Parts: sequence; C-alpha cells; structure tokens
Amino acid sequence: MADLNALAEAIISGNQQEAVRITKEALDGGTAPADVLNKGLVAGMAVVGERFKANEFYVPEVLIAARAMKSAMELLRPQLKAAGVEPRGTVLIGTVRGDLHDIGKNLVAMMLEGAGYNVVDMGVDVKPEKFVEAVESEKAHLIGLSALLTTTMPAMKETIEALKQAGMRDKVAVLIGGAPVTQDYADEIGADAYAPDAASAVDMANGLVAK
Ligand code: B1M
Repeated sequence: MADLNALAEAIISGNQQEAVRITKEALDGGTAPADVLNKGLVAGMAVVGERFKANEFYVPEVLIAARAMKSAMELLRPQLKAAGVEPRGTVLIGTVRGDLHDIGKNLVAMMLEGAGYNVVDMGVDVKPEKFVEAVESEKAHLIGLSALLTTTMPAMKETIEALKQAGMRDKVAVLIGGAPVTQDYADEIGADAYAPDAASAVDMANGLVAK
C-alpha cells in the first residue's frame, strides 16, 4: 500500500524523483487515481500554498514543489482520465495584452493545477479576443488575468468588456492579480475576484467555481 502522506511530503519538499516513484508505486499497487491526486498531490500543494502565504516558503520552494507535482501529474493524468475523474473546473490563464511578465502567472497556474483544475495557459501578451475565443473552445469556468505593469492593467478591463460584448460575461468568472493590481481595481473594472498571491488565487478560484 503506497504511502500518500509520503507523496504529499515529497511534493512539499520538492523531491521530484520521490514524488514520481511513490505515484508510480501507488498506481501500480491499485490505489485509486483520485486518491493519489487528492490525498497526495493536492494535499501536498495545499501545504505549499499555506506556507507561501505565511512567508515560510518563497518563490523558489514553490517552483520546486510545482515541478515535482507536474512530473507526478504526467503519470497520473491518463489514469485520472481513464477513471473518469473530472477536474474541478477549467481555468484559462494568461498575462494580458502588452505584458510579458510570466513568473507570477506561471506560479498561479501551477498552484491551480496542483489544486485539481484543468489549466489552459494562454501565455503572455494575450489579446482580449483570444480570451473570448478560448472561453467557448475550452468550455472554461474561470479566466485568470495577470498584469505586472500599470500600463497594461487597462487590458484587464478591456478583456472584461470584450466578454460583455460577446455576451459571455455571465458564462465565466474573472479573477485578476499581479503586483500593481488591487481589490479596488478589481471592483472598479467589474472582475469577480482579486488575489494577492498564488495560494489566495486557489482559494478564490475554489469559491468562484463552486458558485
Ligand atoms: Co519588469 N517590471 N519590465 N521585467 N519586472 C517590474 C514589474 C517593475 C515593477 C520593475 C520596477 O521598475 N521596479 C516595473 C513595472 C513598473 C510599473 O508598471 N509600475 C517593470 C517594468 C517597467 C518593465 C519594463 C517596461 C522595463 C523596460 O523594458 N523598460 C519591461 C516590460 C516588458 C513588457 O512586459 N512589455 C519589463 C521587462 C521585464 C523582464 C522581461 C526583464 C522580466 C520578466 C521576465 C518574465 O516574467 N519572464 C521582468 C521582471 C522579472 C520584473 C520584476 C523584477 C519581477 C517580476 C516577478 O517576476 N516577480 C519586477 C519588479 C518586482 O516585482 N520586484 C518588474 C515575482 C513574481 C512571483 O511575482 O509577478 O508579482 P508577481 O506574482 C505574484 C503576485 O503578484 C500574484 O501571485 C504571484 C505569486 O505570489 N499574481 C497573481 C500574479 N499574477 C496573478 C494572477 C492572479 C492572481 C495572483 O489571478 C489570475
């Protein structure tokens, strides 16, 4: 019987080899893929998120943990699909038009994946109409917008306006974040939520997708 606590620990400590080894052992030994995901990978990433929020972990630790999680996910993903385990929801995430900063956005994407979401990473410099197109093609529940420049923050508003124009604003929730972004700005442009960091982004996504 594979030790899923040990798997969670391997994720927390960013031990990629150990995470892959225990995931393989668990799957080969007949542990349900959903248990491997929830009691191992998601449990581990939840601790990483809490420690990051509490400033006990910094960006490098989160990136190393996320790398271990991603490697284990490669093994797990086909088995989750075969077992009919649905992701918690689909999230489109991207850095808005004109903005090339992606380190924070990548962290948010990895934490969301670690929390059990199907994450479609649209990259950087993403035009509003690209988000709109992808909402339909990916059947997204949530759009995550990241901006690091005061000059690109207006592209968040333009993306929300483009969703409205396309008649899709009520089909998808919008979460925004990035260093210059604030709750006041989210309220001003009509976003559904703002998150100051990657762990809070997961909390917000959970609340929005549950609605
Ligand atoms: Co640029 N840059 N940069 N930069 N850069 C900043 C942002 C800046 C504050 C530096 C400064 O002047 N002190 C400044 C912005 C000033 C402003 O607008 N107020 C700036 C500037 C001016 C520029 C250029 C214009 C410089 C130039 O060319 N003259 C240029 C713009 C290019 C463009 O985008 N069009 C530019 C370029 C670059 C590099 C390419 C060199 C590089 C980016 C590399 C990359 O991302 N691949 C870069 C970097 C690295 C930075 C700094 C140093 C670090 C940003 C970072 O990665 N932080 C930054 C200064 C700083 O912040 N100290 C700076 C770490 C990351 C983990 O944090 O992204 O905040 P962050 O993400 C956090 C939260 O914000 C939140 O969660 C993350 C994790 O906790 N979060 C979300 C982020 N997105 C979220 C989305 C969510 C929820 C939460 O929901 C969807």
